[in-house]
Amino acid sequence: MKKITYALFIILISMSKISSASMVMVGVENFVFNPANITVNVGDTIMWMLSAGTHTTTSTNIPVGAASWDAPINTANQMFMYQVTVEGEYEYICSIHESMGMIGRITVLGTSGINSISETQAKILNSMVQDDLKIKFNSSKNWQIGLMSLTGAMVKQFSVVTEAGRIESFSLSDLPNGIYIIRFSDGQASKSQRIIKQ
Ligand SMILES: [Cu+2]
Repeated sequence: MKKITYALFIILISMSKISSASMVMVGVENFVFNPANITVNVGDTIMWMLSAGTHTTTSTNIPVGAASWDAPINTANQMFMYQVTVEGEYEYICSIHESMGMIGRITVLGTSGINSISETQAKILNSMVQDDLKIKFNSSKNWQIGLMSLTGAMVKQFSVVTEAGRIESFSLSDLPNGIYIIRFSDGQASKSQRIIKQ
């Protein structure tokens, strides 16, 4: 299991270098998906990982144009990845334990109409963070900044009013080491990026 965790870490690190899309993990447990409800962006990849038991992840209700899936999650097939390309609401089940309420839901947000925030507007100066995350802002705005774990759970939120050229520091010293996703939003546009707390 340790080897798998390490391999996963390497995959995540390499993904973070080639794209701004996120990977969101869903634990497959006896007899729930954890978390059961997630919200992701078009382009993100969902990874189901076996925690215990013998299960499946099987799509039931998905948007028009999206690819259906049906994959075993068990000792022989410990993970399954699915990249979302269509926005909308997705419902899936464990086909073995649906009657026990083993059901999951995915809300996929589209990127249409959302302007992306360029690096010149908000640039993370240290993506490997020890105590303080430093971000340089190049516009005067009211920013909402959220820090999420890889499961999509919000672990920290900051609100900051910036001036052009200012560098702001955000303390992450109380967080456990690991990979986080930081999401900037100015109310109209947003962008997500990975950081590593170490
Ligand atoms: Cu199951």
